[in-house]
Amino acid sequence: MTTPALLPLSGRRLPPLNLGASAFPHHRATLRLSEKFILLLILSAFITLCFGAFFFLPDSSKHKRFDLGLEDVLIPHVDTRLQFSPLRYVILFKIFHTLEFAGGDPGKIENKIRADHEKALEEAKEKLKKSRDEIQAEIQTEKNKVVQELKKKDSKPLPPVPLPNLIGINSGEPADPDIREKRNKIKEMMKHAWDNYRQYGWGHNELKPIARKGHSTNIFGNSQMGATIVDALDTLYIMGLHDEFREGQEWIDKNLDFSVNSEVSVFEVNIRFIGGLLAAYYLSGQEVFKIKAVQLAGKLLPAFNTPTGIPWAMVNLKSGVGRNWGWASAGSSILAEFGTLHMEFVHLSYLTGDPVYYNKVMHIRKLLQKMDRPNGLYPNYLNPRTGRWGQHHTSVGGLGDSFYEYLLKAWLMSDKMDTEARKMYDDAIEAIEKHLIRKSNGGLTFIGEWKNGHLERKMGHLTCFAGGMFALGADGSRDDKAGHYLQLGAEIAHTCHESYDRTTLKLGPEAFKFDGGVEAVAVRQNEKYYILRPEVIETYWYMWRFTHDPKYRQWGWEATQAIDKYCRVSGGFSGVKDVYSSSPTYDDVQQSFFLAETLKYLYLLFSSDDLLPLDNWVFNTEAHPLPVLHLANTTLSGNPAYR
Ligand code: DMJ
Repeated sequence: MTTPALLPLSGRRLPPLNLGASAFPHHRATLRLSEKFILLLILSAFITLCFGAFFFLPDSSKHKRFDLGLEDVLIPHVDTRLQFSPLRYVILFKIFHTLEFAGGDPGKIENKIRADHEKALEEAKEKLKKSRDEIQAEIQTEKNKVVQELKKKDSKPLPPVPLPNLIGINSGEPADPDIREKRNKIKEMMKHAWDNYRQYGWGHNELKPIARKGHSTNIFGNSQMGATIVDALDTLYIMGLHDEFREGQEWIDKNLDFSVNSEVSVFEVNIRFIGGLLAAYYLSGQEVFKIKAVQLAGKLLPAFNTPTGIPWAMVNLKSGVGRNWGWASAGSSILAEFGTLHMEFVHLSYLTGDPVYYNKVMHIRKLLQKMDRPNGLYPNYLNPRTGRWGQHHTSVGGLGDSFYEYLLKAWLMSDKMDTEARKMYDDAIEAIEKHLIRKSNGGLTFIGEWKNGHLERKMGHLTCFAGGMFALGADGSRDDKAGHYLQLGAEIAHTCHESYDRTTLKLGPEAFKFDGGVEAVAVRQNEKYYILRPEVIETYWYMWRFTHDPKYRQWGWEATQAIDKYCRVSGGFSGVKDVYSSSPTYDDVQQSFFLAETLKYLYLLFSSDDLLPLDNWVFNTEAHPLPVLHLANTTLSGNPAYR
């Protein structure tokens, strides 16, 4: 296609094109007719190319590599017919700009170029008259303007969406006075942990309760992002500690800033910060939490810029540069890290109407589905450059754990509509049962680890969460094996309780063996520590909700007393280095997950079931409750965000 208006069809002689003689006195650029003709030909070819590209290039919005078909259900406010294609926009803009510029009188073109040059020259002359300080001040003002603009853009209000059913977010007061008293004790422990963090570690990520100062680990980079505040918010809320909740909210509103030059763990930031902020938003309805969650998610997105779309483990929040942990199988990403984003990312798409988050996690899922799995098991390592598995190590504990948890929870969170996730969970659990779950000589069911074709008969404290997961997934299991999975959950709870009961402090070690006459006991010195982890108590709570067997409250109370006796110090709570020693030393860290998870699960264990009922809420892996998206029951068509 040609654009006749641009060709000298009439043979009209164009006046010589002067490219700003005053600016270039030695290069009087008077073009001859043949040169002008060539110039116009090039211009017309460019426009033809642009039109061709506009009509024949595929629309990038149709280039979604995968389509689960759940988008309409989970993100009802994304109208695919109206989806914006940046490529089309850029091409259109170029065409119109060129037409506007070249389609007019060449004399006008000449004048415009001259005027532009003169203006630039004037500005340069003005600048040269100014002192160095004046110029610097001007640069600073410009910089400030840009920062202000960016801030304004960042805090744009988000489109309203109908809130899901937020049932049972208060009270849960138990009728039994003895249970009430225990619950109050747990609340008091929360207050002790919070008050000391407030006093000695405020704004830091965590607290050193003995040194009485702030603490941080490399998962948060060198940032001071108040991890404990964000992680603790929802626990404070459900415990009715509203003044403390407001203090946290105020700090977040005024100080939580993600434009920091800090390299953080994508997984940890997702589960603790995004999960924590989203839960705080749903519970309290305070917009600030939603806005911060969305801002932070934007900072994590560059981590997905890898050849496969499997994210890096770490990302620099400022530069967006990502990389993997040096120790992870030849530069691999880790299953439990890139596989534990789904819940939060689906909620982000739901709340913003932007499918970008949903597409990222669905891409990961589809890629995993296409891969061969040795013995049906998912190895813990996957190379984000090649898309190949790293070392064949499979675990339901560290490095693998929450990937399986999120398959099940994706199904639950979608009101059981995401049957693809349920199938992946069922397949994975069947392979795990076949290859990793065994009974010890003493009759304890345990989950071992698969390392290059060999079963290591060792179970981690982290693995103990699986008891709760099996119970949670019992309903809806394949071949109606609900009874079987509930029983499996009970057996894992029992084994993990034994790992606590066989220690001096009645607190569980980091890892325990079932080998050479040893049962549920740590063997190596560096596996004897307890760092205030929640997984065993988490399983007690799920088992309690599904069975109401009083032994789970009994076991939970034993753990509460042990924590209060051996981990409590005047400056908060600390982990201990050896649970088999009667005079343990402290590790001097009050982990943020102690407030987010351990104390929350204990509190729920001693609350009535109407507090955060499991039909309406799904807990992320950091114990942050996110509502089930009962989209079928909401009045979507009436909401302006959808039109
Ligand atoms: C928590 O941060 C999360 O539960 C995570 O999934 C693994 N473990 C820690 C606490 O032990």
